[in-house]
Amino acid sequence: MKKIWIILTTLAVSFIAMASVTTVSAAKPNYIIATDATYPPFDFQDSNNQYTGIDQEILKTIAKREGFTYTLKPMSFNAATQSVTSGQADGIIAGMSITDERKEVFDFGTPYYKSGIAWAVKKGSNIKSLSDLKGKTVALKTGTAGADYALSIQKQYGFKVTYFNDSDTLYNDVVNDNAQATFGDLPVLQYSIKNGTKLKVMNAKSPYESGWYGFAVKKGQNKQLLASFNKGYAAIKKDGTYDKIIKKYLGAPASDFTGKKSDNNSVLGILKANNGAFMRGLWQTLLLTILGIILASIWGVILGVMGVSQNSAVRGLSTTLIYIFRGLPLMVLAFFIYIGLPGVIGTKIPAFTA
Ligand code: ASN
Repeated sequence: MKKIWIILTTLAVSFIAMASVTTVSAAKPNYIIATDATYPPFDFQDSNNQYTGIDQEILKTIAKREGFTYTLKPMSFNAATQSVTSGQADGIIAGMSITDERKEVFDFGTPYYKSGIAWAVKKGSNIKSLSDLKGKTVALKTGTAGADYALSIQKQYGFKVTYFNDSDTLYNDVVNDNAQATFGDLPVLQYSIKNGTKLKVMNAKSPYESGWYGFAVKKGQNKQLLASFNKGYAAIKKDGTYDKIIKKYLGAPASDFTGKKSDNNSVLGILKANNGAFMRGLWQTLLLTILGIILASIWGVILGVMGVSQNSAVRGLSTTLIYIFRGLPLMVLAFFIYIGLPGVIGTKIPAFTA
């Protein structure tokens, strides 16, 4: 019995040590900023796999001026907003429209770019008006203002909807005739069309719900970050840096900024283009596996020893624990720890620890 307690205490102490290491690193003045992985000209990877675009240059310039650092987390727009609301990320810059609904959950910085919602069809399509969408399929991007707008008129025009997480796949779905139209942000659609996507915007002169993009943090939190963003933004607006950034992306010949070349879609090409992320993922998986095997062995031995104990309470505890973990889908548990728990305890839990 004594030995079991020693092992249990050692285990508990090492977990606490691990947790405190995590807390210390989370307390560094380095913000985690979520962004949309593919949203040119605002957020996208250049040919060197570096994140670039209007949002990224604004953020980088402001961070330098205001003296903060950040770790960028590119993901789908929907995941990006969720990572901010769950406290996993501190802020989001992702061509994100400021809407009344979002203001309930986010605090927005100074609006930085005027946008609006447009609808588009495949070039040469015989769809001429919204009424022609009856019975047709409209491709939407999950969690976006464009999707919300389309849903608000769906009944009136009688179309079906299908969802995607990223803009590229979504546009391709329309180009490939799987869907007949899409609703999204006008500047993003126009940029994509300028770069060769075979779509046609139907209401370029009169976009719906026109409004502004804003940098956002979770409501009531990261006030310092928001204040720094606003201060830096005012400065780059004043000294002309902002105008330069906009001109660089929207005034330059389109072919200069097509982002990653999409002509290499082979498995090998995709692996090569994402080499860094792939190797990092592989390494993390390997580490997790080894650590998992070690910790699981220790834990298993403890439960096993407890299971043959003379004491029926200890035996019962072992059986109960085994049943609980056997019945729990571990992926759900990991998501719960990573996404759900930070909201309850108020501290970020890094993916690795989760
Ligand atoms: N413009 C979209 C929205 O505000 C965001 C995005 O797709 N990156 O909902």
